Amino acid sequence: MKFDVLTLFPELFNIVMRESIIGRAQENGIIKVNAINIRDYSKDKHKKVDDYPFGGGTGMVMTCQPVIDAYNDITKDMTVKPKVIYMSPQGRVLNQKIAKELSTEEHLILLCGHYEGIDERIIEEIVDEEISIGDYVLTGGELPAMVLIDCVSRLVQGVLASENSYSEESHFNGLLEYPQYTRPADYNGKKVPDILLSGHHANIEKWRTQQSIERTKQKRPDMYEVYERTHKKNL
Ligand code: 4GX
Repeated sequence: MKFDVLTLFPELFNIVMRESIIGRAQENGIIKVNAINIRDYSKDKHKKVDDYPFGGGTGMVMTCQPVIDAYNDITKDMTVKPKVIYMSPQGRVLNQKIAKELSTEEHLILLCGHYEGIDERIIEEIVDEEISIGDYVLTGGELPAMVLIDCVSRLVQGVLASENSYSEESHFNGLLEYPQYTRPADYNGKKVPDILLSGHHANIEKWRTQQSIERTKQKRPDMYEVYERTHKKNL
């Protein structure tokens, strides 16, 4: 899966997306994150990419020319145009279901805005969908784009070590994850629950499910309510 990112700060992506699991997925050729500097496409003699808002007001607005030229350049030889997502607090709020939907795309273009936003005509011309990563305001769309790339990429076949890595976890079945422990079995007198040392796999499974349900009820009553509603039907 390929992500083309239109941004004023391409170096952020080159640093962050080289590390860890996404870094390895890029080395293996499963994921490609290509950060494109919008400024490289500015036809202004000072490489300007923003201007004052018509009608007045504070801040600057990203101009049409460099963004749309960058988009036209990266899609010029494509018969099917990839979906373009603008990272914005005005979009659908990202969740695991949306991430799963997006992970079926072969190619996405992510547009990162700065300043007070982008000229509305860019959205009309090239943007297919706006996505938000949550109801708070950031200084730019770069962190949201990285969040989206991270959570979508890990759903792509081959990025995680095994199928189980994500099928059992939080938000997949609508429950939070059970607690995890590793060695030592006794850390300064704090012991790992006996059941996990018992070797009885069926009982361990049962205990973990109980823990997941109990934690969801305590920590995320909103998620628990949905879980209860969808599972009571099956009783
Ligand atoms: N989830 N931001 C976009 C520029 C902007 C300003 C005004 C539209 C209107 C964000 C978020 C987010 C900060 C990215 C402002 N765009 N993006 N940027 N929350 O806060 O995605």
